[in-house]
Amino acid sequence: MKFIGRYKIYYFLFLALLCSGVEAAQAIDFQVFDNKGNFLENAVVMVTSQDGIPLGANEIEKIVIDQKDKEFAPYMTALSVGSSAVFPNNDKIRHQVYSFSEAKKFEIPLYKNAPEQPIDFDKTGVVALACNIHDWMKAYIFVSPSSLYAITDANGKTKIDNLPNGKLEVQVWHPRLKGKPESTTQIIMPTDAQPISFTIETKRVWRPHRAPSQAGSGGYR
Ligand SMILES: [Cu+2]
Repeated sequence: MKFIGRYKIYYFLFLALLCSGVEAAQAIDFQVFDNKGNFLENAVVMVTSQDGIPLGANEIEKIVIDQKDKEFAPYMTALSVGSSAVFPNNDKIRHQVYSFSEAKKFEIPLYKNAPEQPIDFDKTGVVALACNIHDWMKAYIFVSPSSLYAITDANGKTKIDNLPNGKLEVQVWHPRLKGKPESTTQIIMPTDAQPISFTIETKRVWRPHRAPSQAGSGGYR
């Protein structure tokens, strides 16, 4: 009896291992809407804790934010805290990139081509980018506490792969979000129906028009 009992334990251990192996990594689909029910593009969806324990940044990246045709590309970037970015200038004119944001204040003096030094992002939060020469040039970097994030497409949809198993805390941020990312927090379970949807209260944001004939004017969006 003792012999069988021991095998039983091994059998359960084996099963437990098998199950944990299968469930260790999962992909979850998300969809983000504004409070009028429109799809919200360029929203950052990020996982901030698992079973109540904050997830640390585990992937340090070096990303590129281009300047092409007097626009930043991409408009929205997310990276995990500790990562860095370079801002190459692919236009024939000069740009002067800066941020006054709490999460990172910096300025790259007027330049062409690629500035030598990457900018480090060592504090979580939102970094709003702008150009001193071209008022309409705007872009955002969301410095995420973990590397588990994704950005929504034109249908407000995105997917995060390789998520750990368990109860996950998820937040959403968008340039037009009214309030802090904490206000969008949802606790989700692996068994929840997908896509997991978020409805975000948005505010109107002033954006200068690009056309020179309308210089000085702008519009809300
Ligand atoms: Cu510029």
